[in-house]
Amino acid sequence: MTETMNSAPHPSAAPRRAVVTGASAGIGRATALELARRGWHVYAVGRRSERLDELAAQTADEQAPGAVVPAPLDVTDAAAVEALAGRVAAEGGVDALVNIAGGARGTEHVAAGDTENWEWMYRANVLGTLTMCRAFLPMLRAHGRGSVLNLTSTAAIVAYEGGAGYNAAKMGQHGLTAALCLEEAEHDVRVIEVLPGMVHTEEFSLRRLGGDAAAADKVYAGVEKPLTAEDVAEVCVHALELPHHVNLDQIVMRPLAQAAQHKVIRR
Ligand code: 8X3
Repeated sequence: MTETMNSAPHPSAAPRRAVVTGASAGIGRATALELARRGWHVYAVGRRSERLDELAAQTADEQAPGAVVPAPLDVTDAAAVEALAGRVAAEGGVDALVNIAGGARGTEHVAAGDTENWEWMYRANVLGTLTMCRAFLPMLRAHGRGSVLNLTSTAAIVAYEGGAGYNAAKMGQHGLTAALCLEEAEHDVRVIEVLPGMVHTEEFSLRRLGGDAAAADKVYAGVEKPLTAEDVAEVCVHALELPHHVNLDQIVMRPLAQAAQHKVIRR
């Protein structure tokens, strides 16, 4: 731990501070925005800097009580992540690390599994989370009341045909999160896992289906109200704002219309 962190005032005496990954779009963006609206100082991590700038501008325009600071980088780039951690530590540390970055590529069955897609998903979901946790855990431990929130998926607990690569990646991230929870309890770092089911965001299915907009629309066809990025953001922020001794350690959330992975009500 750096001198700066040890000598800094307790971070929770000042505005609360978070690092949120995946903040260029979807659930990550909505979570960063909601935190800023509730007064948090947010380092918004994503690969697309213009989108992060736009998010920071929106937060400023809204005169949100908190702020968004763009931190453009790829969460699997260990050197860039370490550099950000050094900067954040020097600026006072953080109360929470919120790992939202990730996603799906492809829907092939195992028999036709695309190694490139599988590698991408493992890197983005599992290794990205590892890289961020490794860099930020020292300051979260020093904080004394830090939190890590990992966004996994219901795909981390239920497999489905065509989901294997994504199931494997999300189950991997889920396993990492469970071990982290055990390892960090004695360091007073709270570990929260949020596992959403069907969430209609602008990019999740589009990217998974290689940019095929018609196929992406079909995923949500007839579903009256899939979850939105804002629904998930609200749950993440709620879990983070609960008193530190209260740990919603695994939050499974689905739209009402998705009773189970295989049972979706379409009207
Ligand atoms: C996304 C949920 O149902 O597509 O994380 O696997 S699902």
